[in-house]
Amino acid sequence: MWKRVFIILVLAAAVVAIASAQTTKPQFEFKLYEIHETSYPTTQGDIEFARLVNVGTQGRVHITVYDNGQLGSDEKAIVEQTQMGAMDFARISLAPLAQFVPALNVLTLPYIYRDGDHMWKVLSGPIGQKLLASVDKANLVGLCYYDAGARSFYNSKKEIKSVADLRGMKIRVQQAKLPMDMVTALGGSPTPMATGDVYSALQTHVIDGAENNWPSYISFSHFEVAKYYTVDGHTRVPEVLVASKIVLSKLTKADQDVVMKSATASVEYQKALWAKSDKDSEAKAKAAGCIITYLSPATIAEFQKAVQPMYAGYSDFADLIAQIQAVQ
Ligand code: BDP
Repeated sequence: MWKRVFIILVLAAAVVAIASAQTTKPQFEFKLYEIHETSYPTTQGDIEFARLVNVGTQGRVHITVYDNGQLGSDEKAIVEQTQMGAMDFARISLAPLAQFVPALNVLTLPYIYRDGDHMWKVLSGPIGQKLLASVDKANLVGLCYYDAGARSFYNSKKEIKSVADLRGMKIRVQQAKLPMDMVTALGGSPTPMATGDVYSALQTHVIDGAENNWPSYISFSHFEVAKYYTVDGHTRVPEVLVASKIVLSKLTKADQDVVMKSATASVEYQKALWAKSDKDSEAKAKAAGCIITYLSPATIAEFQKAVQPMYAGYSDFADLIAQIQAVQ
């Protein structure tokens, strides 16, 4: 009798062990694209997102973050791969993404936000969330926004102290129409280029300058080959975490919810890391001997005036622009 009970107990334990092994072995192994190196705030946000998904799905979904542009350095091509389901998840800049969903462009108009707080009120409020959901039209699922601060111009030639100083300068921009129009409006000559090609283009003087936030200026080492940085803060281009719709639809509804919630839960974490990296990177640029030009409010107003005519090109979205500007 006791022998039989013992055998039953052993069998029951074995069944439990097999069942729990099944829940820890992932049913899905996914790839997440990221251009930045491991310590960069967006990469850390991706890693936190992947961890939360793994915990929330009890190990059913495992996401590996491929950072440092290991899977390519052209974000526009990555968006296309994600649309087709060849890439599972991607953290990309909103500028290349807006090429596929035009309304998103308004979020990247120069000087549309009063400051970073204004931008976050828009992004986390109904306007931002509706626009994020609208990437569905491009066969993607918008998961969340991450912070990318403000972008400013830098170059290898001279200090830019006014709009006039930009005249004729060859400036690399992201592969999107809006930043090209912006550089043209400021009198420069825009050169769209994939991120991975910018360092050598600066070094070989194929371009005179580029534009980006402090952390990218430092982490892509552009400060080594373009030492003049002007803090004009012309755009705030948020980062976006997207999933392939084809890929995400393979998960149960409950696991899809975990993915959405994990993305939202990783945002505050990324934002805190961003704030620190923004300050630290500015300090690093100073310590490296970069020539940093801070502009007076009157000069910033000149920049704002010069880009104002661009808004007319987005008249289809005039209501949306007015709503964004009205957010307090
Ligand atoms: C950085 C973004 C990155 C873009 C890059 C660019 O984080 O996703 O690839 O700008 O300018 O700020 O291409």
